[in-house]
Amino acid sequence: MHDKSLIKDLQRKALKIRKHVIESVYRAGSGHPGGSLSIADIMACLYFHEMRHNPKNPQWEDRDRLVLSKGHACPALYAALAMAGYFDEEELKNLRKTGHFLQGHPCMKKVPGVDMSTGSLGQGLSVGIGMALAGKLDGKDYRVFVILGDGEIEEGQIWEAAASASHHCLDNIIAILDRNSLQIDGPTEEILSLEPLPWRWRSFGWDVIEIDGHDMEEILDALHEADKNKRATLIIAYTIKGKGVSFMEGTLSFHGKPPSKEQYIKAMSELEQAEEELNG
Ligand SMILES: Cc1ncc(C[n+]2csc(CCOP(=O)(O)OP(=O)(O)O)c2C)c(N)n1
Repeated sequence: MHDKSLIKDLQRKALKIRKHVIESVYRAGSGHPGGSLSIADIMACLYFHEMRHNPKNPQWEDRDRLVLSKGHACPALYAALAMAGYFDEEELKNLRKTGHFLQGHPCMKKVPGVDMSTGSLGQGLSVGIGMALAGKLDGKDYRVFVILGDGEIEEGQIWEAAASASHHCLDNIIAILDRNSLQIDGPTEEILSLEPLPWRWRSFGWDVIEIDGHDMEEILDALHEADKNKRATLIIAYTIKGKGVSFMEGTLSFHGKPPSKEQYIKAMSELEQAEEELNG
């Protein structure tokens, strides 16, 4: 059991991330709300509790690293980074705008706090493994978190990376799979089935933890357990694409489409209502 005030605080942070996602994608007129909303709770737990990082020193050598391998979900990453203090929250309003640094996929050279440029799916786990291996070679105790999409892991490179993590005995890498069961073209199980997922990853030498990816207690417990594991860990977080906005939940249409003005107003009022309920 975790402290109730911590859980509430993280839930508030996740709601704020969701509001920023809707606001920034709406203002941009493009972007990926569905897969950003599904990772909001995970992002809140990572940036506001679990990760060792310092917004005043984004390049701190001993920081935990985060690779958002499903880079299209960067509106959630940008929101978390801004809220943590890496840059001004006002900048979120300039998502995807020419002349500004928050582009449609994250760039490590432009955005403070972004550890890896991503967007071309399938590559982030390999990069994360490189970082984890480098940490071992350098005698560092930082951890590497990699957030994967379930459509993304239909790509072959992911499985080569999975094999190399166990080959190199990397206990400092924690991958989190956003198992929202939808990719861009439809349900993952119809496009290229992934199940039985836990079994597949275990057979590659990983420890696997399965959780509800919207339950703060479960996310925190899983991260804690993963930290203690002596092998690479995959947390399969069962989530809902579009979580938190009724008409986006579980739908394909908001994978890569902004809300209309009416939809934006409805989405924001739903999230504000959820905030009021949380604050009692
Ligand atoms: C190599 C590559 N191929 C195709 C795309 C286009 N693309 C963007 S998002 C996406 C679907 C990803 O599905 P999933 O990983 O399940 O993401 P989520 O549903 O969580 O948003 C695709 C195919 C891409 N970004 N990179």
